[in-house]
Amino acid sequence: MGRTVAEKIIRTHLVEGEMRRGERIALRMDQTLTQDATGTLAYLEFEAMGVARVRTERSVSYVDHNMIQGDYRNPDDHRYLQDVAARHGSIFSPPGNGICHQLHVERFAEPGKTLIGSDSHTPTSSAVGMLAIGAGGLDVALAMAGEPFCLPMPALLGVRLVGTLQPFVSAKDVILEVLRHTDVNGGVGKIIEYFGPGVKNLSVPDRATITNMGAETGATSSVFPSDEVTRRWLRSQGRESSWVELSADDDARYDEIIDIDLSELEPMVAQPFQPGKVVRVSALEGMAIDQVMFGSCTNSSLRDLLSIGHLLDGQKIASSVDAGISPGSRQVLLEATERGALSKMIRAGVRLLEVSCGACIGMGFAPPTEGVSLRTINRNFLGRCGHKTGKVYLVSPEVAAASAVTGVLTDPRAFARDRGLEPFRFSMPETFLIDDGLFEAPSPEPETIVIRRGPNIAPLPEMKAMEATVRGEVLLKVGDDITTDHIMPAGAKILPLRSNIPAIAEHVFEVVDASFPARAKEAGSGFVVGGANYGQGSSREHAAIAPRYLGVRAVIVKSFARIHLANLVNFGILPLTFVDESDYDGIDQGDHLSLETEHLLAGGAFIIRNETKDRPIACKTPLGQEDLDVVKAGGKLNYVKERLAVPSF
Ligand code: MIC
Ligand code: SF4
Repeated sequence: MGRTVAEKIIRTHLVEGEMRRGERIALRMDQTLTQDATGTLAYLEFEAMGVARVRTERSVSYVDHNMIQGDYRNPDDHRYLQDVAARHGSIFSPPGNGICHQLHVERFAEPGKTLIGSDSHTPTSSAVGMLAIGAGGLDVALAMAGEPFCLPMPALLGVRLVGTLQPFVSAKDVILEVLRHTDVNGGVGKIIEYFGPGVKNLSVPDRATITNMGAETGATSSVFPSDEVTRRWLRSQGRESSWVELSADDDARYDEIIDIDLSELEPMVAQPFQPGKVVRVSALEGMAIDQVMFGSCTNSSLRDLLSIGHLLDGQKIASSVDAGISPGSRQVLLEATERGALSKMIRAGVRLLEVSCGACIGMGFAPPTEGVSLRTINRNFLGRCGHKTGKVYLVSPEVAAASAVTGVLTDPRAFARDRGLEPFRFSMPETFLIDDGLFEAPSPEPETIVIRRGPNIAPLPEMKAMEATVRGEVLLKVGDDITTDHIMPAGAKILPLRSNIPAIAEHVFEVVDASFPARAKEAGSGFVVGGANYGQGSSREHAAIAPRYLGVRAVIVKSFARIHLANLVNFGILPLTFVDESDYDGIDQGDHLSLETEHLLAGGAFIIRNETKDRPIACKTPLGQEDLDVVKAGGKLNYVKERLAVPSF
């Protein structure tokens, strides 16, 4: 039987297991990436494993998230990451070099290879036909230590593309259309693979926008074939030698297929507070806006900046709108400057923000109270832009640019028609302005590197093994689609605490119930109850470690998002689902529950007692035996430490 691109890459990296849907497989990881907001913990965990040098083909440590250096904390973290990379064998990308995903696609992504990254948008690199997967920091640290990455063999969701995008409709509209089909959980347990005659009409930056935001469907990864378009991209990045051709066989089998005719797509918009709340721009046209943010790892390629420059040429940003841009990388910024796109934006009145994630993660540039913010980013979760009343709408660079000028949500096709604008066409440069000067290679004399740790870098808290009886109160009951931005918010105030678990734990569930940390600490041990798709969004393992630190022992929900489920296991929180979902209604916040650990079985149902209501609740765990053993041991670090230890220098 024929194979898809993803299956071909999985087959060549399979270390354990059979490629049968849902069966546990272990994959060799060729490359890793980390970013500073998750990287400090990932490297602390790597250090705790006692492995002297990374055992991958390539590991890159990027600094792109925590860029507001309001005090010593973020710069201390950056310096720690610089030292630890030099000592342990990773390439270091300092602040100012660019956003990890944009840079990885430019400089390191390779067709046919595997990549695991401590950021949920790591699949961006799958735009060149690699299998790139987002994961928690501990799983990335293990991959750096040479361990394979384990996951259930995903199902394959094929997206057949035909046609060509019409002027002023772009790749963001494609992925928003996919999200209209899948919503925010339709990709869970699946790899999305793009095929069909329309694929060749999308450039690598277009593909990267699509694979990037595939994360919002819950998918494990989103993959494009490696074709002549890929080869052209690699050539213009001076890396043609890493090109291999990779496409699905004609008789490859997908578990389900979505058909999209690119020629028929229209500009789309995702409404607050979920990337799956997608409608056509025409449905909301004329809505007044307060802010426009261009950038993020979804839409800050050279192609996007040139398109924005094209629309803003000779225009003025509306006086009611505050507009800013964060270019995706130094290469993009230099190219956009050389080609005049930047000056078109600046003349129009756009603020130049830093080359970083920036406002995407609430690092400055928040909207006003109740403000409507149009952003080219990938997530619009409650509170993510800096506060709860801001309303973020996710759009393409073209919709953002046209609306910034008119001050209301605008269809860029009508905007261009009214102004007699020619369609924008992106021609790939023969060679980009390649300058790897800021990347730092690992030290040739690692034993001489002294790792500097600032006072904010606290040791990882110890996790105890699970008790025979787990007893406690339901500390919080929440609904469906709870994101890691609800559980462990980000933003300029909280992000500097990423390397200090006791300090960051004070903010757990802040946007839902600010009394949570105090109540959890007082109770000493407890449960969280939730609905479907619990933990969607980011890869931040802080959303597991910090609740665990506060005493959360188990989470009982209708279903889990993939990365958060793995993070719960890694830090010893027992993930449970209801056998009968209607039992969700029979538990209230404040109820006291108990469970006997000896009754826990992989795959089997067992009973938890609701002591307050004196009734049983049938639950099961989505885990296999090994993961269950990890939870019982108090987390993966305890579980694997012994097995991995090798003398460090
Ligand atoms: C995000 O976009 O939510 C982040 C910030 O990049 C996270 C990682 C983090 O929380 O540090 C992600 O996507 O995994
Ligand atoms: Fe950075 Fe935003 Fe991309 Fe996350 S989604 S990596 S915060 S740009």
